[in-house]
Amino acid sequence: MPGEVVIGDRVTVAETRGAWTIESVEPRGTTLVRRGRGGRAPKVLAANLDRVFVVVSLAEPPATTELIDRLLVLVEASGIHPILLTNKLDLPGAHEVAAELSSTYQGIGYLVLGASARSGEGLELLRDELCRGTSALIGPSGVGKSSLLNALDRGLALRTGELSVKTGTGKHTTSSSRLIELECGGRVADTPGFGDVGLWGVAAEDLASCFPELAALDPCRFRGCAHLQEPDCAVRAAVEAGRIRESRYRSYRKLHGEAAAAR
Ligand SMILES: Nc1nc2c(ncn2[C@@H]2O[C@H](COP(=O)(O)OP(=O)(O)O)[C@@H](O)[C@H]2O)c(=O)[nH]1
Ligand SMILES: [Mg+2]
Ligand SMILES: [Zn+2]
Repeated sequence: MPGEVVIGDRVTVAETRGAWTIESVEPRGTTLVRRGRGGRAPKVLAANLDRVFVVVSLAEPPATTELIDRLLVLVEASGIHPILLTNKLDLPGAHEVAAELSSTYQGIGYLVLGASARSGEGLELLRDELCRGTSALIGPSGVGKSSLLNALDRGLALRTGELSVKTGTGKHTTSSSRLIELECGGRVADTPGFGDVGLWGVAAEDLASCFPELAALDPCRFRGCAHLQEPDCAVRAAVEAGRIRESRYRSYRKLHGEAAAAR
């Protein structure tokens, strides 16, 4: 018998008198994994994803670079290079924030898309990425993930504007995963638990490999350098020389501190 089957798995099924059973699960390509904190086992959330979008809002309120870095790191920890999707371009000040974020994140190799589910701006570029293969959107609730999908595919009618409530008997509570089929041909993994990023632990020693511009300086002066206060650290030198953004290094230090404390 196969183990747990997750969204995106490719399986072989067999039918016996009208009942379908899963006989085997093909070896997985990519997996998006949420690591367990405090001794909990890691959990595979989805498999065989072609693209993962980190979705944040440009306004009301704009995403902090700390939140963005946290989300990017979680995806990088699964060995997937995410796309940064910034939404709500229609709101005042959003273009300025978008320009700033593009400069930071394109500079370190991320594709950065700006869009507005409301005005339709940027949706064509998003369509190019979402309408091929299987994608997942991760990000906090309220940034417009469902609205963006609705804007791309008028037939979907996903619910929007809902507060995420952990308990309660809300009739809309999504508890199971599914693949949303877009009319343009792409598939989007809709999996509860992509949003509550606080639960996704990454080990302190794996953290630098999840920051591409830090990983590029590896090995540092000596193996196992944590890039905190070690002498002659190439990462700290790059921060001082302005080749690594201070906001990124600040996020690294913060996440490193959390990871070390959670051990
Ligand atoms: N101004 C503006 N509001 C948006 C946009 N996209 C979504 N919203 C609003 O943001 C709220 C949350 O949207 P929703 O799609 O439910 O976010 P999700 O939780 O990430 O799926 C809703 O009130 C939407 O109407 C946008 O591009 N511009
Ligand atoms: Mg939603
Ligand atoms: Zn170092």
